[in-house]
Amino acid sequence: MTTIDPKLAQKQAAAKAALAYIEDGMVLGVGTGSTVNCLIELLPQVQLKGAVASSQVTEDKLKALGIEIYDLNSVGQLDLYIDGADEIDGAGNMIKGGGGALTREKIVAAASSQFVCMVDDSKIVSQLGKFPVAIEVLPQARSYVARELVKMGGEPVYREGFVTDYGNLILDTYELDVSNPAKLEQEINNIVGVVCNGIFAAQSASVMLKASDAGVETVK
Ligand code: ABF
Repeated sequence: MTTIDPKLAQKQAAAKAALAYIEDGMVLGVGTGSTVNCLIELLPQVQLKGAVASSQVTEDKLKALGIEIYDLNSVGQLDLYIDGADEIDGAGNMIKGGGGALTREKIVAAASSQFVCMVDDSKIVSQLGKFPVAIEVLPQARSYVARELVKMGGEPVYREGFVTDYGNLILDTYELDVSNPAKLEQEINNIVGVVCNGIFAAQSASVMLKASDAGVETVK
């Protein structure tokens, strides 16, 4: 049975708007997820030198289109990273990682001068935190990190049967107070055994492309 994504048209509109940020000859940082998949379908319309992928899934899709894949270590600073989000607030802080690719996404975002985030209207929130914060942990540290998250008021849930591209585990953590995203991002990173967390405040979006049924609004 095929399920129809009710936000597909908005995702496609946001992806189309994102094309305007891509310049000929660029090596583009490409995110992960269903919104990014709409962008990938459009990439044959632009003249990329190549791409740095934020996940194996994205890498496979880009390769299938004949787009050259670069290792991030071989290209230096990227001009542009385009990705989606699970939640985004008015300041461009995001929760990402529902797809489990948060670490690679954050690395490519950190190495990019501009982050263009494409979202449909279901992702826009006044305060982050309803969507669980995905936390990538080293396998041996899973229980320890979970106990530390409970002390912070969180309710971590082990994402069973899922292993990240780096061979690590994910704790989807509910009930955290994300009223200060930058502070919480750092506090979680300080727990020994945490590889990365899904709060993107240090790597917030420079440009938000917010799609609704009325069109796409650009917020900088
Ligand atoms: C990725 O895309 C993730 O960080 C985030 O979880 C997801 C959003 O996915 P979708 O576009 O499918 O809603 O970048």
